Amino acid sequence: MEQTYVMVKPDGVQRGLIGEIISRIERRGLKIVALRMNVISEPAAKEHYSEHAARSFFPSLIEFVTSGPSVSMVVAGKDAIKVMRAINGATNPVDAAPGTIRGDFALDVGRNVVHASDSPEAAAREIAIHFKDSEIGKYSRIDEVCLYE
Ligand code: DAT
Ligand code: MG
Repeated sequence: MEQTYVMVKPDGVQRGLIGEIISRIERRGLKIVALRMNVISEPAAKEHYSEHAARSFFPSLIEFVTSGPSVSMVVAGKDAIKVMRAINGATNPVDAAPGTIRGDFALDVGRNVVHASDSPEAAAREIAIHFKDSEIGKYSRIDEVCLYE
C-alpha cells in the first residue's frame, strides 16, 4: 500500500469542489487516511513547492496556494501515487483528458484545482510537511477484500 499527498487547492475549495474531488478518490477505491482544511502557511507552501523556487511563476504560485483554505489529504492504496496523478490529469488543464479532475473542471495552469505528489520521494516529503505521523489514521476499508486480489 502506497501513500500520496493530495490537496484541493484554494480554487477548488472556493468553487465548491471538495465533495466532488473526495468522491472521485473514494469511488476509485483509494483510502483517505488523513484529512484537514487549513490555510497553508507561506513557509510550508515554499517548502512544498521548493523544486519550483527558481521558476518565474513561483511567487504567484505561493501567493495563490496560501490565499485561502485548502484541503490536505493523505491518500493510500495500490500505486496510489500514479493513480492519483491520473485522476488529477495533466498539469495544464488544456491538455488534461476529459474524465480527469483538471479535464472536467479547469482551464488555466495556475488554477488547476488539485495537487498530488509525483514520486515516492515527493510523497514522503510532502506528507511530512503537512501532517504529523499521529494524524495519519490506520483502518481498513470494508471493501478492500473486493478491491484487491
Ligand atoms: P503538478 O501540479 O501537476 O505536479 P508542477 O509540479 O509542474 O505540476 O507545477 C506545480 C504547480 O505550479 C502547477 O500545479 C501549477 C503551477 N505551474 C506549473 N507550471 C506553470 C506555468 N508554466 N505557469 C504557471 N503556473 C504553473
Ligand atoms: Mg508537481
